[in-house]
Amino acid sequence: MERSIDRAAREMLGVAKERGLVTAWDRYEAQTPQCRFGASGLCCRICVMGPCRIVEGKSTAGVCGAGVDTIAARNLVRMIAAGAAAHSDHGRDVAHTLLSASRDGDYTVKDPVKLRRVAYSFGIEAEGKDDRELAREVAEAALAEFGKQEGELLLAYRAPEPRVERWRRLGIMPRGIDREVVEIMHRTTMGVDADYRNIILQGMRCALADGWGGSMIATDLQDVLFGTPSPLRARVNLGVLDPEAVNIVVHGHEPTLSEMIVLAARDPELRRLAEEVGARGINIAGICCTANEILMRHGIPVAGNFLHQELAVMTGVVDAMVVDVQCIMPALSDLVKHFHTVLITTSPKAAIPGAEHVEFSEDRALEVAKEIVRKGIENFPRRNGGARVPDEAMDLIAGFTAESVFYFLGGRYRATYRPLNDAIIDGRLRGVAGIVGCNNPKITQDFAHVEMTKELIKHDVLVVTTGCAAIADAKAGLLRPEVAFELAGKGLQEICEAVGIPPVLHLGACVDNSRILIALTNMVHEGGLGDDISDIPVAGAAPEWMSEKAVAIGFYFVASGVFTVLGQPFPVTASEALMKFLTEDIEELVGGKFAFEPDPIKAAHLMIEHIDRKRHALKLREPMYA
Ligand code: SF4
Ligand code: MSK
Repeated sequence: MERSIDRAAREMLGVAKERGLVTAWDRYEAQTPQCRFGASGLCCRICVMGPCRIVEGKSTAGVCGAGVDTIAARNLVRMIAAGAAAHSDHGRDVAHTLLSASRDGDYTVKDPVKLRRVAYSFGIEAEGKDDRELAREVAEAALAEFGKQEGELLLAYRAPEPRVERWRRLGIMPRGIDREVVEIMHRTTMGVDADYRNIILQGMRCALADGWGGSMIATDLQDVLFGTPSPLRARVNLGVLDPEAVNIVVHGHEPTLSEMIVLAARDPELRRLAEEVGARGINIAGICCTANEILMRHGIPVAGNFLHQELAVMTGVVDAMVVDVQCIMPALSDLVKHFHTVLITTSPKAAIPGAEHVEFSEDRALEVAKEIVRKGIENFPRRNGGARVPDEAMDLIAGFTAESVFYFLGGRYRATYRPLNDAIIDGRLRGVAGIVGCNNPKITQDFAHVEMTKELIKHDVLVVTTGCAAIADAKAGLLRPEVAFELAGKGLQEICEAVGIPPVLHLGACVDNSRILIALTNMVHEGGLGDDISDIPVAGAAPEWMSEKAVAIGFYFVASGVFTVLGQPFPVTASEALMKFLTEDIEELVGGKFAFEPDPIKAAHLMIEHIDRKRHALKLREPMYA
């Protein structure tokens, strides 16, 4: 199997081979064959009467009597709890940052209009209040959502009314975010919930607390603090690293520090220092979702997605790799020993042995950022030759949001989803698909993202994308408007030409999947496409997923009514009942369901068939250019 379709990655994998450096792909190979008990959900480690395994012909249950369905469901919802916890803890941190913006400090409110919109969602009266006062009230209201003991999540009321009613009927309307995570841990401890359907229902409630809670809070408050993105041009891939400049690569997920690093890199004193050490300026680039955050708001170049993190270090020109939380391979600390690169951890939640730790704190955010940039500059003269930067960098347009899609598809001066809905109704557009999620060394890097995207746009499906999927598409050149004329179907081409957008819209980081939920809700409210998210001709996919966060995301999309295709199944395949529940029966309950399909073209066609079924149910005309 090819390791990557990306030329830059292939070049750097050649360097790794020449130098005997080990990458995630090598470590994956060393892990094969992987444990089939773990891969199919047959293993339970929940208590120390175990670990238990269900072995054909030998045991049908663990020591306590838990069978395969119970064991698999418990394992799966614990993945949801972990994924939701990660997104939501991110959201909590942003709420704390907004609170600090209500006092003197380095953070301020950059989008007062959005602040007022979010205040409205929390039921806070904005009239007569200045930004600081309102920021404090909104931050406190947001923080209260995490630990609240009673009542429903306020942002979940943004969903269409029939959806909220359905969640209530099923008993899965999300409550306090922390409560839902804790309840999963309680229910799945030894000797509590043994009914796989009941367990999955709680999994959905927790996932909804992520999508319509923690992640949505993260997105909204980041927009308030750092500005709501608007479309901009940028560059992507390892070629954005500048061999002549100090290169500081930020990696992880949270923009609170990276925003300050962007600011610190503009500091005249630090720029002078960079010149003094012989560098042509300070170049900030990103990996993973920290990259997406500062790309969306500042057009900061992106060095790559998840599987690029080691490859970036191997260029030999990364003077500092600065990490915060999530998706950071501990392997980086061994790898940097072969180079001059300093690996800097910054979160008290994420220490890596061998890394230098510079703890980030909101109270001295800019000061910490400057200290980190200074370390990068001081490290520049320690480069030890052998730099190898692939000559690969692609143009892209990013910066779309539920609000700006709104403006663009509505025409610049008409804030409405009407033209988008009309394009779907008259069949020029077949529907909309969200492609999200990670890289995974089990799959040729970017192959599934890119092939799926091309197949969908060819069939007049507008694609919205986030996370590492968005970076994959960007590297392949799919986020350029001109690509519409090369690869999109005629209907989508006409739309892209009329409004000047690419056929693939970058909506941000993983937490910004909440933007997709809002965009779908706006489509429902605009009218003509049914009363609920499950009525509209849309589908979702995570073709190269690997993270527990992707499990939470998949479940909140399905629980919100979206048909969602994953490139590889959840590790529960041994439970036939659970697999049937997830891929069939669950649709009856929530209007969405999962499919698992590794072939991206087949997966795209599952999505297209679903979109066509929804069009048929709405009695829309045949797609114009089918
Ligand atoms: Fe085994 Fe039951 Fe304990 Fe799991 S909870 S390890 S199945 S005894
Ligand atoms: S960074 S969660 S590898 S998308 Fe959000 Fe990429 Fe997946 Fe991490």
